[in-house]
Amino acid sequence: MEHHDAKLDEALAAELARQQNGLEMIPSENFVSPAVLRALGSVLTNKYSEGYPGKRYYGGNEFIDVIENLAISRAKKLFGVQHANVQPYSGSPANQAVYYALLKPGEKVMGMSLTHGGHLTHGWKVSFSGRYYHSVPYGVDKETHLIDYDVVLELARKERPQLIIAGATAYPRAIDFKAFGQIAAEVGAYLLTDIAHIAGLIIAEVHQSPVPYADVVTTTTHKTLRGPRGAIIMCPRIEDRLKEKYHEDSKWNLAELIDRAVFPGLQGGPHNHQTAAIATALDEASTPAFKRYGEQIVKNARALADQLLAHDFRLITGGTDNHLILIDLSNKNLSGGEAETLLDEVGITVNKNTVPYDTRKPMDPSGVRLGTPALTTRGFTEVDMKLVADVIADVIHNPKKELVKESVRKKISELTQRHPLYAGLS
Ligand code: DSN
Repeated sequence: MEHHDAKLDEALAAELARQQNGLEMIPSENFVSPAVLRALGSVLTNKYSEGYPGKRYYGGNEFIDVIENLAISRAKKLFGVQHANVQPYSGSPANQAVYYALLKPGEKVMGMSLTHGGHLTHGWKVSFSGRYYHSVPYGVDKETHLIDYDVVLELARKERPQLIIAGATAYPRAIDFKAFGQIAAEVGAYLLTDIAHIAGLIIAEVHQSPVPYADVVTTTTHKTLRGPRGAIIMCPRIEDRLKEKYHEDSKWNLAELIDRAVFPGLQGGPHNHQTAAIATALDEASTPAFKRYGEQIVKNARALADQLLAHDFRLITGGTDNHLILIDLSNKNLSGGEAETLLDEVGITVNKNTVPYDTRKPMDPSGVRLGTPALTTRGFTEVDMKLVADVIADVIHNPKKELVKESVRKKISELTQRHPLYAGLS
């Protein structure tokens, strides 16, 4: 069964070297542990297991059941919820399953606009969520760039959505899930909280948990949670708060509606190697070391923000409460795309991003988004983040100077050697 694939090996080795030798600063990315990598590369990928533990459509699932039950019980304990489904292939399918479970096509959803920091699946027009549902998005305040909860409440009162979505991909401040819970309760809407970006921060108790307020919580497992690509859908409470309004005639409770939406509604066989890796990551996330990790992510983001401000960068909302920073480059004579390319040239990976009320086009926006989860996994601390901000400033302020780029590459090499990654892999 040995197979050699030189071209693929070469690309794989090059990607490993890119991760080892560069500064990974995309806020939704991270580095998983060798234990998570081992689970992902295991024989579990060979097995079909449509259904759920104890109720499968294929034989030979006795060990898969053990693994999926481990992942489920660890998710329930870690987040303090009554129900968890660990089968969604990733974040977008997870959110799709929640819509499928709770709504009929054409019903009204209210999530944060993509251009203000929301996600495609929160009602954006080119995704299923904006095409098959009636989307009435909220945004952030024009001056402060913060969510104005009074404005969200007003919109909810006017539009009466069936589903409100709280969560973001480019919002550098804490989200008040309690306020969203009150808004959803007042208008009789379901509240879905998408904590993909901040799940690890919630576990580390450096961000408010949505569990007391939400009907459904979704998260990807590969961002601050530091697991494999994948997602979990959780129900804080199994009983449906809005059953009389929306599902009176249904024999299923909320948890069953979610499970049935994932399978057989939208997916086929679960990716068992991914489920095992999620179980491993959840075990890792239940340790005191992970709590320290989450705390350090936030400390690092603040240190990075402070030093970027010292270099006269404009930060959306003036700073950060979480793991990410959104820079508005309009005072630097560079677009977000140009900055992304320039930083790539020296080995700093960020992504171009719209800023709220952007005057440029989404494919070439005014901002870049950067974060600290991956560098914090490597052991970077506040002192290192100050140096990282300095090299970012060097590059952005000297876009055409090759000598500056050369000196930055040397500094990055020193930083990455001080904090090695996957030392045992080649
Ligand atoms: N693609 C993710 C991000 O980068 O934020 C959201 O799903």
